[in-house]
Amino acid sequence: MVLERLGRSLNSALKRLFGATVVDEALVKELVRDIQRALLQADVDVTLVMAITERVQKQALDETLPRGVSRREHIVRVVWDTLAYFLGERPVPLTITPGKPNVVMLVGIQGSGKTTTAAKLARYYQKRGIKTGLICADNFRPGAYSQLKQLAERSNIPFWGDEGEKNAVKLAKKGVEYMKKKGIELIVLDTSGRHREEAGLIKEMRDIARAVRPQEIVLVIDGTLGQQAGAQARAFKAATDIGSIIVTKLDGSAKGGGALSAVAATQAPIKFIGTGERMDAIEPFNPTKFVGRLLGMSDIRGLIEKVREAQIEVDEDAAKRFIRESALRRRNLKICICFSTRFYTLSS
Ligand SMILES: Nc1nc2c(ncn2[C@@H]2O[C@H](COP(=O)(O)OP(=O)(O)O)[C@@H](O)[C@H]2O)c(=O)[nH]1
Ligand SMILES: [Mg+2]
Repeated sequence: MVLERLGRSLNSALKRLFGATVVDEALVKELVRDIQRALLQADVDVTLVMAITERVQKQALDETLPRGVSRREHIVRVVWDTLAYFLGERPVPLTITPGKPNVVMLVGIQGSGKTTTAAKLARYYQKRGIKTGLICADNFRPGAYSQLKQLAERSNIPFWGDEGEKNAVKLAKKGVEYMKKKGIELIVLDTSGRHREEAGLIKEMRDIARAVRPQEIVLVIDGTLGQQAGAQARAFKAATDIGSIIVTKLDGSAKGGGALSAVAATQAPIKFIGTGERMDAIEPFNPTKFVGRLLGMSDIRGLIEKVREAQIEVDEDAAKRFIRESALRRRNLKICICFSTRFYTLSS
């Protein structure tokens, strides 16, 4: 599971809130400290951590409670909303118009997981009934052609590549032509690795984009980079028209929290995350669901129910009512006994 450790620490921070007898300012401050610690351990940028915890603290303590909502429930909701807010709030799907050729071009530095992700994406949509195809436009890295070809063949996905072609732009163009003729609806174009300093490769990326006019350019970023992923996302965004981002290698990386939050801060939507080397280790990124998983519940309603179950605070009014009613019951019982004794005396 992605970011298990962060999830475990956030979950135990909330559990402490569930179990506490009194919810006061000291408890909220303690919760905020726990959240800070958990986020920092997951490599989330310090300023972002401060912004997140400030928002939680302020809203948890200051906001007037909506009717019928306890302070405890309110705090859980605030934590949930804040994390979702910083991760992008709404899921953004890849826009694919069925029946038409949709070109999705993957870019990113070498080793970020482009080729693997290209195959995963094609497989993901193939399983959902879309005709997909894979193009290798990487004539830079030796072995790139056979790597993608093998992945494509394993999943019966149409593939196009040409080891003899030295011009990446021509390669991409020919590939797209081939896929269009075959009626492919989602054409995934894998490109060669780029480094943000390599001006030549950046130019090539722009030239390919100009030649094939992709519906979307997707930046693939290595999640193990942690916070550094943010700088990379910004550099690519400045160089070309990045529509969305896929963060890979979130399995087993302690820095995943840093990567996700830093990338989300660049305002480019994260559409998928990569969670392993296998072909099916890809999932659409839904910030709210993701937060739910981190907090240990798939939706906010489930979590609120958990809070209600754990509620051990005694409502003062209810307690007073209970005492009053028991006193009343005791008095009525006495009168009753009294009456029955008199009745007995009279009748005998
Ligand atoms: N654990 C893990 N490894 C991944 C993931 N995505 C890619 N990889 C691995 O990262 C390495 C580089 O991937 P590759 O697709 O060749 O990167 P490219 O140079 O950008 O095309 C390979 O060993 C992949 O198996 C992922 O989500 N999780
Ligand atoms: Mg590659």
